[in-house]
Amino acid sequence: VGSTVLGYPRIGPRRELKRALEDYWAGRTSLETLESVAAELRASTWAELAASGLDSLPGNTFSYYDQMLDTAVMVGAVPARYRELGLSDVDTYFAMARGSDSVPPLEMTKWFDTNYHYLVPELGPDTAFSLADDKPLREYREALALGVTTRPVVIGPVTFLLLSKASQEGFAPLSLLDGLLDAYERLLGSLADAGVQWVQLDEPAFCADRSPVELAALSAAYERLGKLANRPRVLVASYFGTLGPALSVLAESPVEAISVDLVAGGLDGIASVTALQGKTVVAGVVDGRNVWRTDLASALAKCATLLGSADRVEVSTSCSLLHVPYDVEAEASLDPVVRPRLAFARQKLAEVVLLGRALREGADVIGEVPEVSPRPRNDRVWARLAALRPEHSRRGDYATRAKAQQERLKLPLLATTTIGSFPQTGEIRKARADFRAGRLGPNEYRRLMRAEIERVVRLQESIGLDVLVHGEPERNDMVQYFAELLEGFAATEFGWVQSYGSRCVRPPILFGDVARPEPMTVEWAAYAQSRSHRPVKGMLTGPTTILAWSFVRDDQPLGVTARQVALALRDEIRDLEAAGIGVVQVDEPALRELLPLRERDREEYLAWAVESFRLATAGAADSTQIHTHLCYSEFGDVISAIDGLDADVTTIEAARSKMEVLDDLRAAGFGRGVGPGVYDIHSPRVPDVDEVVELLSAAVRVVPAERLWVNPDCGLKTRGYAEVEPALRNMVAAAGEVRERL
Ligand code: THG
Ligand code: ZN
Repeated sequence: VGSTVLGYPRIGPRRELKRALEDYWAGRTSLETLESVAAELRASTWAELAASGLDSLPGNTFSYYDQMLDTAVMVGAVPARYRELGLSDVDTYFAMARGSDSVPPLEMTKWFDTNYHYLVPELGPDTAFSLADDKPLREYREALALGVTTRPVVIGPVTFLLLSKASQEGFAPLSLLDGLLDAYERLLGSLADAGVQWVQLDEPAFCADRSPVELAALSAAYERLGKLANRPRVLVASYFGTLGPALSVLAESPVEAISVDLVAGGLDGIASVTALQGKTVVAGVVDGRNVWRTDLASALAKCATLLGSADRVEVSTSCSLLHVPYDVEAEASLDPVVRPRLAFARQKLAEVVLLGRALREGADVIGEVPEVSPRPRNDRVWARLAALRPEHSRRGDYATRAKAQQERLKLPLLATTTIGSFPQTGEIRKARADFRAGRLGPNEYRRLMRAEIERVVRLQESIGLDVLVHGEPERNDMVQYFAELLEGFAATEFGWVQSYGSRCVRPPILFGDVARPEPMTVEWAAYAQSRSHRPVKGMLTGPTTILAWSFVRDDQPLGVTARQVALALRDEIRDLEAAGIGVVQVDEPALRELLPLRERDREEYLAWAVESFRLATAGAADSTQIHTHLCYSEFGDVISAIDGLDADVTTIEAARSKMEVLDDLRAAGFGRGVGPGVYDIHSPRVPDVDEVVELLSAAVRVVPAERLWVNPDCGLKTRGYAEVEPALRNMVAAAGEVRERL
């Protein structure tokens, strides 16, 4: 019996790494400064892990940007366009992560169903793997020199290939397995030579559905690595779900240990895998993805059950702690109802250690669990939920709505709009910060925000956009903003979680019944509408996205929580309508993100995700046009759910995929308004008129012009006006040209 965790946050308790990286990138500091901040962070992480009392500590959990990128560099998978820049190793690495003046970065995508994003390695027939970098070994030695023995954590070879993309069509990255295993063989040999006892190879890809060919690759990989004479003992880590058939594959391989996620998955089937008898099972019973204190008795019971099935049980987290903040103790002003329920990374270390002791010495060591006061209950919310009927989630038929909306809005063919946010200038951020800190009074704050809204409205009119937005200067983040105004959420001060590279989010904590004490967006939208005769779109974030980007209560099904959020949004839409707003956008960019990894769980998820959106929007009048916006994803898997949202207009990321999404939508029978993004806002490049004309000309062949909208790919808040203004002018000019020709 022992205790460990699968990984640890690395951005720093005060986001020290973020600052150091951004200073280095901006040329404000030297590489030496960045390296010394990084070394200090690693040292303090090791010291903290060692002091916690864990029996086995993860190593190589640090990264300058991303663990997939580290692995790509380690095995020499650096595409020629980055090598040819002639930069130093570290700057080549950052060029892959962030691009350079002449080359775009690697593609970035979601890490399974989390809000973390990894860089997607590009592999092709000419990829030649080698052991090009020894980061896992370097960090092992660095820790050892500080007196700390670690278990290097590396992405497993099969997951690495499955998450990579082919650099040319028709190529299968999995065909590179043999060459990749040569590199892993050398890695394991060099670790063994340095005295490393254990290595952790992460294979989370096997918590999703996998084909027989992929399972065979897993088997081949661990047969081969397992049989090496010169290697550390191997822990294959799985997380974010159950291993399913991959569990037997691993159990029958020569690896010494397997980790199972007992938070996302259950114990089902584990006992029947007799081949586990000779192995260590690392029991992920402490939730690595959420912030609640562990129910120690039930976690202990799971570990005890496993004792019968395995040679040895090690208590652990369900996944790396990368996905939770550092320390509850850092929070000075947390809601006292919430605080005693919380465990962040540091508190989870203590839970794992305590469970390890309890498993060895008996449940008594757990002692008295402090009482927590019951969650406050909002009876009004429950009464409303109980009174819901199917008709609350159904609008009238689309043809009738479309007619009523056209009579009201009188929009041209190929109507133009934006997704919602406009650039967040330094002055806007400063005004928000000053208001929060009390340096700016409410009246002065309102005056500054109104001035900004007025400016953005004037700009949009001068550009000639058809449906305007207020620009969202008052919002920090599209989820945090609403969480701060809704009952049932708590906010943290330092609860940052890495989203990608140096960028973090601070997810709100949804702990209680959700209710809306007062309107959240009406004042700003109504002010914008008062400044223009063109329609202004109200902007809301949908229930699924609010859940996906928060830490959510785990005492009731997500679908129930989603319905509570939906009711609050429904009331907001009613108030927007009453204030004269005729177009309301309810964003669901995270619809795809929460899609379960296993097919068998998807239907249930999509049912509540779609239902909660409809509950939020179906109170709207026929003449109110409901928009939604989706981004960050491949939509193939959720196309019919997008149709099910029943939005009048769906704006969707499409520029990077050259509008392929339109074919998918047509194939799914999608028959309402659609606005495929006509340019990529993630790059500073300004599209010229001709390229937008070309995209639109292709689009009108698939979507009738009355239903086709013209808009950028996503919100504009991360861009500057220097790009936004010419880009939107070109977009509007292109729409005009294509409209003329119709
Ligand atoms: N909000 C939330 N989650 C998200 C996004 C979001 N997940 C997916 C996607 N968008 C991730 N993208 C980003 C983009 C930028 C930043 C974070 C995630 C970012 N963060 C600031 C930083 O790290 O400096 C901090 C922001 C702040 O001060 O509040 O720039 O839009 N929830
Ligand atoms: Zn978007």
